[in-house]
This record gives sequence, C-alpha cells and structure tokens, in this order.
Amino acid sequence: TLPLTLVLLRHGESHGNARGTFTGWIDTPLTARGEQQAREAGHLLLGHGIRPTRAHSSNLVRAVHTCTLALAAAHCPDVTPGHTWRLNERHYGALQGLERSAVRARYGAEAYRRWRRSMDAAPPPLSAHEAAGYAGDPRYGDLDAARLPRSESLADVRARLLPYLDGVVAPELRAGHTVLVTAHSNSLRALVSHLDGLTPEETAERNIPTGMPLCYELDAQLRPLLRGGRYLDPEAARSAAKSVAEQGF
Ligand code: DG2
Repeated sequence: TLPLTLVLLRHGESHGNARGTFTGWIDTPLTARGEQQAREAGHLLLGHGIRPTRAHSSNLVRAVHTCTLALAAAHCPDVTPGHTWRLNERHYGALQGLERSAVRARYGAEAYRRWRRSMDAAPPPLSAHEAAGYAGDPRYGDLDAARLPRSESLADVRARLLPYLDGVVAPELRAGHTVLVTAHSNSLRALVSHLDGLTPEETAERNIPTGMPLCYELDAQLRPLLRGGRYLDPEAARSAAKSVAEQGF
C-alpha cells in the first residue's frame, strides 16, 4: 500500500517574529517577507510534484494567509482549507508581546529555555482578568471564561491538538488525500513530537523554521516511514531552524 502524505508548514515570518517578540495567541499578520516565504513554500511543493488535496490551518491570520498563498502557488486553487483553534499557537501567557532578548536577560537563559522548549513547564500565566479577554472569540475555540487557559505548556498543546489529528486529519490521510497542515512553531512541535514518538529531551531540540514545507510519509497507523520527515529544502531548513533555536540570544 502507498504511504500517506502529510505536509507540515509553519507560517511565514509574522510581524511578531520580525519584532523579536513572543506572539502566542496574539493575532499578528505576515510581513511582506512572510508572504513571499509562503509563496515559495507553494512553489517547492509544485516543484516536488506534491499536490495537497486537503488543507488545514489554525485560526490565526498568519497561518490562514500562509495556507492560502501556498495553495495558490502550488496550483491547488480548488482546495478550501479547514480552520481550527486546535492548531493555534501555544498560549504564551505573560510573555506574549514581550521582547525575547529582554525576557532572557531578565529571567536567565535556563528559564527562557524551559518556557520555550520544555514539555511540561507552562510560561508565566496571564491574570484571570487578562486571560478572559479571549472569551467569546471564536478564533480561540468555544471555552467559557472560567476554562480559558492563562498559558499553555507543550503538553497542553498536544492534548488539544490530537483530537483534530485523529478525528479530522487522519481519516483524510487514510482516504488517500495529500494533506497540508499550516500552523505554528509550537503546535507543529507538539505534532512532530507525537508523530515521531520523541522524548521530552528530543522534542526540546526540534525547532521548526518559518515557511519551510516538511513532508512526512506515514503508514496506516500514522507512523513515519522516515523519522523526522523530510524538508523539501533541507539546507535552507537546517540553517533557519538553527536561527530559531538561537532567537533571543
Ligand atoms: C512563536 C514561537 O510562534 O515562538 O509565539 O512567538 O510560530 O506563531 O511565530 P509562531 C511565538 P518559539 O516558541 O519558537 O520561541
């Protein structure tokens, strides 16, 4: 039987990324460079003969826009993406909007690393009052104010993302669709950690660059034939992932 094909794509550079700030649930748009990265990702798919027939994006505009631009550049205008808050970026709590280098300087490299890359440590939380600002906004799901997170660990992100993977994406893959998932640094880290069966230590080392298609071929149980998948432009992806790891230093 043929392998299932899942393509993962982090959105192109956002204004938050360009400013060097933590973004999380803040709904920041793509920069002109980010839009160009999204088109180039689509061109790469086209060049490799990978034609998504289904697509999914988070509800945040940087991923929604990336998905649309990449599909157009890949000559897949008929694919109408599904959108879900379950693919949204991790809630970065009280770090949202703060400059990365300032956070690292103030709290130290170890806390900075733990908040960004550990599995179980959530970043410092928003106050209940601030967190309630997301209530009633369909971009962030349908949780009432009392159940809205005030920040999220990577394990929290994985838990809210897996129902969508199992319930929506997996059936499409098994039906023979090539599926494009456009999301974020940490929602995609949670996804690859699950697919590749990574330990927390291995997960901490995974950094997902913006705008670089990562292609997984999977068996029917959604196990990767090649652990870690395959970046369509491996050289560019390696150096861009290194820059992500070094952000804020
Ligand atoms: C970045 C990820 O997410 O930050 O929220 O600032 O993919 O939406 O730009 P994205 C953010 P890191 O965890 O990679 O520092």
